[in-house]
Amino acid sequence: MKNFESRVDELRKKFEGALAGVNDDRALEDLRNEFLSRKRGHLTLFFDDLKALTPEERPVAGKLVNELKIQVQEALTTRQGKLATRVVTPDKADLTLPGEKLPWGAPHPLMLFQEEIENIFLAMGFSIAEGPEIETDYYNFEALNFPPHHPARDSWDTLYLGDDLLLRTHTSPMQIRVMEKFKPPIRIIIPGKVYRREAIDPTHLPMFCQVEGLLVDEGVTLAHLKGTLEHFLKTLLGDKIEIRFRPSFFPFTEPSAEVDISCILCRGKDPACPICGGTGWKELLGAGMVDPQVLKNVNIDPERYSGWAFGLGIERTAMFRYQIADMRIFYENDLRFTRQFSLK
Ligand code: 2NL
Repeated sequence: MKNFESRVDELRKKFEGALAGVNDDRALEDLRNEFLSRKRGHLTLFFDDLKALTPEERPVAGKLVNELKIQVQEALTTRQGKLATRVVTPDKADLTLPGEKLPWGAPHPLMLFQEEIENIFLAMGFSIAEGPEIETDYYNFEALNFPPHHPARDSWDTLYLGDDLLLRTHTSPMQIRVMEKFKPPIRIIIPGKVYRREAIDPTHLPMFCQVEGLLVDEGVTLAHLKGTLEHFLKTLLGDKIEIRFRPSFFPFTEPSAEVDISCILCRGKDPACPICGGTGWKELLGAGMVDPQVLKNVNIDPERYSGWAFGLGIERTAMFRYQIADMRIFYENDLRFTRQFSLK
């Protein structure tokens, strides 16, 4: 027992001597490990040695080791605090050097634009939902009235992940999920990334961002669609623009329309206009009345309810608004480009 006491004292002296020589965080950490490491720390080994003592000696010796352990822990903590508040003297550091500049992060221009779109629809009482980018064949195609192997699927070709899973080609699958879950009235917009089999060029990307809108209620007509889109596009792009609907086809809407907007650059006066090519119009989105079959697929009675939907590409619309000729610039992450949007 005497022997044990003197060993504890020796260890205390050893620790105090070592602590006096500690001048930086690394030396402090080494010392902490040397004494307190769970496997080989001096104090850990001492606790093991207690087993060799008699039952009477053990509690007394245990108390000694424990006291030393607490002393070591407290001394290490105090030392750590002192090291952290150490003042660097001018002869050790050049205090005239400028500080390190940390660049500010900022939202991506497409996200800012998406938020603008969202805010316009929120103000009209729409909600926002997001959904999975990996979808099943049913939600991406079948529920939307594309039968298996139907040629209409060709324009929405994508990457398949096995037989049934695919990268969604539009955010419509999420609209189906919303209609399955909620009863009309439904007013929702769904932004998100979508994927298609495309060769990359200035106006096509295999992944782009889309916003789709959906409204289902009793007595909903094409006039509501037109009024809503007109308000939306004028708020987003300016009061001066005009809008026209051209008949079109989508498997999931009937009737369907492509929505064009008057060219803000040349107003139809420049035959070589880079935006409209002299036609005076630019196609911006697709829309239509939800096909009754799609409503049936989600157990909404098409005799009682009707609805409209639209889809627009966020990059495409942002290109029009900011007169950007090449879509790829959104994804190059060149700060000279992206900074122009968030410094406002
Ligand atoms: C386009 C065209 C469109 C829709 C999307 C939709 C969704 C449901 C039912 C009916 Cl669940 N329609 N969405 C409707 C018309 C056009 O997008 O070219 N977008 C880039």
